[in-house]
Amino acid sequence: MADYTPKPEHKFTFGLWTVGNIGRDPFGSPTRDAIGADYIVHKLAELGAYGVNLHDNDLVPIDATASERDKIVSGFKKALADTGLKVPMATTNLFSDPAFKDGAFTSPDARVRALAVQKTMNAMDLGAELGAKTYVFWGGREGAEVDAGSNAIEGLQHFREALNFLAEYSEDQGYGYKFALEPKPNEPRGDIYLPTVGSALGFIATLDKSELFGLNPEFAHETMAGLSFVHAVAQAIDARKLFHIDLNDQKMGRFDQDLRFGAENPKGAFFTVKLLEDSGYAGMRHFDAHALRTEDEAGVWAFAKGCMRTYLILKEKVARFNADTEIQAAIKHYKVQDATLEGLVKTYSKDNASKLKAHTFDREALGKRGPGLEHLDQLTMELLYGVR
Ligand code: GLT
Ligand code: MN
Ligand code: MN
Repeated sequence: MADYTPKPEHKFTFGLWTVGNIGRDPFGSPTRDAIGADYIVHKLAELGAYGVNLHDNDLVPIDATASERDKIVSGFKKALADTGLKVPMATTNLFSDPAFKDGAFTSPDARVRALAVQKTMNAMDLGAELGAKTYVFWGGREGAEVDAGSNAIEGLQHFREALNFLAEYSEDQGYGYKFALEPKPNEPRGDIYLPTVGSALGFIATLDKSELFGLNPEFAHETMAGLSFVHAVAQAIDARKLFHIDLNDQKMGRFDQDLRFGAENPKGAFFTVKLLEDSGYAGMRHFDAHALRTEDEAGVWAFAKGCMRTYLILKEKVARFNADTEIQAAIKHYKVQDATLEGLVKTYSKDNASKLKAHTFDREALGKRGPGLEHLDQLTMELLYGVR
C-alpha cells in the first residue's frame, strides 16, 4: 500500500479563505467560527502542506491602521518562520467591499478603478513581503448584469490598462511576480469578463508584458461553464501559461460549489493529476475549495486532509496507468503511426505537397477501423475502481 501522507515536497497549498471559510452562503449565516490566520498556518503545517495563500484582507482588515497592519503581519511571519510554511501566492480582495459592487479594474467609475489599482499595489507589497512569487487576478466583480451602460469593450480596455500598470509596478519594485489570471463564467456577476481559460489566453496576448501573465484555471469554474477542465488545463500547458492551478470539484451547471478535490468527478480529477504529473508541472497544487457548510472545525481539517490524500492516491493511479502494459498496448493500438505520411505533413515543402497529393488513401478502411476506445476506457475505469 502506497504512502498517501502529504509532505511539503508535494507542494500542496490552501488559501486562508479556504480552510478559513465560515460556511456563509447567500441564504444563510455562518455555521462556523472564524479561525485565526496564525492557527491556520500551524494546522496546515501539521497536516503536511507546503504553503498558504492569501488575499490582502484575509490577513489584514481593510480598515486596519498602518500600525495594526504591521502587528498582524509580524505575528503571521512568526507563525510562518516557526512552521516553515511558505506563502507562494498572493492576491487582492476586489470583490467584498461595496465600493467594488460594479467592478474594480473594469468599473465604469474612474475613482473605483483607481482605488482598485491602489489597493492592488498595497496587496502586492504585502505579498512580496511574505515571499510570494505568483500573483493571482480573479476578476470576480469584473462583469455586468446590464450591458446598456458600461460595455464589455470598455471593460476589457480598462482591465488591460490596470494589468499593464501593475506589471510595470511589480518590475519597478523588483518583485519578480508572475501573474495568473483566473477565469470564471459568472457568480457573483451575471456575466464575468474573461469567462474561460480560452478567453483569458486570448486577452493575455494583448498585454504589454504578456510574458509575465499566465493562467490560474479552476476546476469548478470551467465546469460551471460546461467545459472540460482537463482540456482547458491542457491548452494552458500547451501555451506554456499554466502558472498556478485551483483544484476543487463541482457539479456541472450549478453555483460555484468549491467541493473537496475529487469528491464529485473522480475521472476528471484523475486526468487533471495525470496532466500535471506527466507534463512536469512544477508549480503549486493549490486547493481552492472549502468544507461543506454542514461541517464544524473537525470537518474543515478532514476536508483539507481529504484534498491532499485524494491527489496522492490519484498520483499513484497515474503511475500505475503509465506502467500498465495492457493500457499502454491499447494506447499504442489507438495511436496509429505512419512514418512516411507523418514526414510529409510535418513541414510544408512543394515536394511534400505534391507527394501528399499523389498519395492514395483507403478512406473506407479508415472509416471502418475500430480504435479500441471502449476497451481502453474500461481498463482506465477498472484502474480507478481499484481492481487493477
Ligand atoms: C474566491 C473565488 C476563488 C478565487 C479566489 C482568489 S477568491 O474565493 O471563489 O475562485 O480563486 O481571488
Ligand atoms: Mn470557485
Ligand atoms: Mn479559485
